[in-house]
Amino acid sequence: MGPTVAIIGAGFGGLCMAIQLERAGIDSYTLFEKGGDVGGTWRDNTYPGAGCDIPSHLYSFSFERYSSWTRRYPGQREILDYLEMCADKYGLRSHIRLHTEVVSAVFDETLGKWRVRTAGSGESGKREEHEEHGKDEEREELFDVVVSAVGQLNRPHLPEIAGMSSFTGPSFHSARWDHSVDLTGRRVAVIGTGSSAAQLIPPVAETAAHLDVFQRTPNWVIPKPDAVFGRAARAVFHYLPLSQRIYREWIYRYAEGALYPALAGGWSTAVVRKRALDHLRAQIPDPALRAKLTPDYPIGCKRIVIDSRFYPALARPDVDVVTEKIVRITPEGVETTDGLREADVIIYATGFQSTEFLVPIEITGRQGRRLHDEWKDGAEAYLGIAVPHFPNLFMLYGPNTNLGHNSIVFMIECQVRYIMGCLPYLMDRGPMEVRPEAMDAWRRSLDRAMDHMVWQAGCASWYKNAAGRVTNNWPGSTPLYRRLTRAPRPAAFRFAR
Ligand code: N01
Repeated sequence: MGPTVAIIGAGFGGLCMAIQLERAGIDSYTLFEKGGDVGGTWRDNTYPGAGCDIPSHLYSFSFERYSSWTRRYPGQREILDYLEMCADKYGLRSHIRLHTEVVSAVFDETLGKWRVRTAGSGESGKREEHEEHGKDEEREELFDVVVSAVGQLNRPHLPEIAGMSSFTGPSFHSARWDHSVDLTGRRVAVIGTGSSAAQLIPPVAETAAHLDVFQRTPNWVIPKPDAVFGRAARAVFHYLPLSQRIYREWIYRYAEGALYPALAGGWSTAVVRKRALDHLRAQIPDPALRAKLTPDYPIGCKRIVIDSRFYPALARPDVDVVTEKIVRITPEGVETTDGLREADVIIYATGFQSTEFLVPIEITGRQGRRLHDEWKDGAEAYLGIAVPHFPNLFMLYGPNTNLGHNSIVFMIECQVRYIMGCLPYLMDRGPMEVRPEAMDAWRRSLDRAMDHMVWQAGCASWYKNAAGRVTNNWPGSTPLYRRLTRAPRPAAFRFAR
């Protein structure tokens, strides 16, 4: 008999975990999903232009190659189709409970199990049962293992700007796009200029009568060399699977060999910086606008925007880049230090509450320790996966496992393999928790590696918490992370038996 496993979240991470459990013949797992379907961030972010700036053949599971990608950089719908296909193909849906939020998880020391409390309809993830909405109810169930797969960018961040609620027109966050609002012929304000804004601004500019883009800090932008995979290319990928492997490996090595050093103060920093400045010069002929869009901090400190349509949209005559500070939102629009800019619709492309890992789930480990208290100075976890005093709790895409240069799916696969490696130990020797000494050593090595990274330089970003600690990113290379997570080291853990 395998362990009972509660997986929280049915995005890339949760689905990967469930697939590997299935492949290992363990079907005693439940996947809790607060939304109405699988897909995580790719279900939530439906703004026009939403897509991935990591190539599709790398932004997918290594064990589930897909020859149907129609572009080099996939759109949101295509990624969602892929994830839905995975859920169907591996028979995960009967294990998924949709519209079901994990409210709390408390480790019961007597039983050596987690008491997982959920709220929601408990609706099955099977498509044919979607029509039937169950009643909202609270439940408590026991599990041997809890795997959190809630992601880092799942809770929208809305800024605190005076007067926001006074605005009389529609307003919404990029990750909660209101498709009932027609932007045709309207004056639109977009606040924020990160990756989400860069993707949604071009289609919005095409539809709206006028667009004001409120930029607080310019981003470094490099081109996105998108391409269509026609029938011939897809046939090659399909009939010659080796071609897909080679292509994927090539993208991976390029990201690792050329982009990673740019973030670590290595040889390619000047090359990537020049590429960004050339891109800016080529796409923005107006020197005044170019000056506004030129960052004054090192490249890579904030997430680099990878996009070829963003600058041309900003250069349109019906688009203004506003850099004056926003003072308040009024019923009519956005007021800056320069005056009022009227708007019919306001779009907040203002990012996510990225450093508040696992909020709002209440997790209580041994001796009544609350995870959010342990993390009051910033979230941290051994390998980004395990936390002392929280036996049999594992995290996917946890603290310090985000990347600025390569595919997160790679990191998730490393973490899932590691957790799968833990299962025989915890079945044999009882609940396992990482030793505080192992966590301390991990923290020290992380701090040392972080010293070389550009994220520490003088910029604010979603990688850092309010105290300026980088809680989100992995400072090493991805081959190093793969090596470190190859298999659990029993000496790093304390076992109940
Ligand atoms: O969010 P962000 P995002 N007043 O935090 C501004 C991933 N992603 O949703 O820089 C005015 O990057 C803020 O300004 P500043 C990707 O990893 C991936 O765009 O803080 N402005 C900034 O411009 C990405 O990095 C894809 O000064 C305010 C913006 O809002 C991550 O998601 C696609 C403000 C927020 O930018 C997040 O991107 C899209 C205020 N009070 C996203 N508060 C892929 O292709 C915030 N801002 C894989």
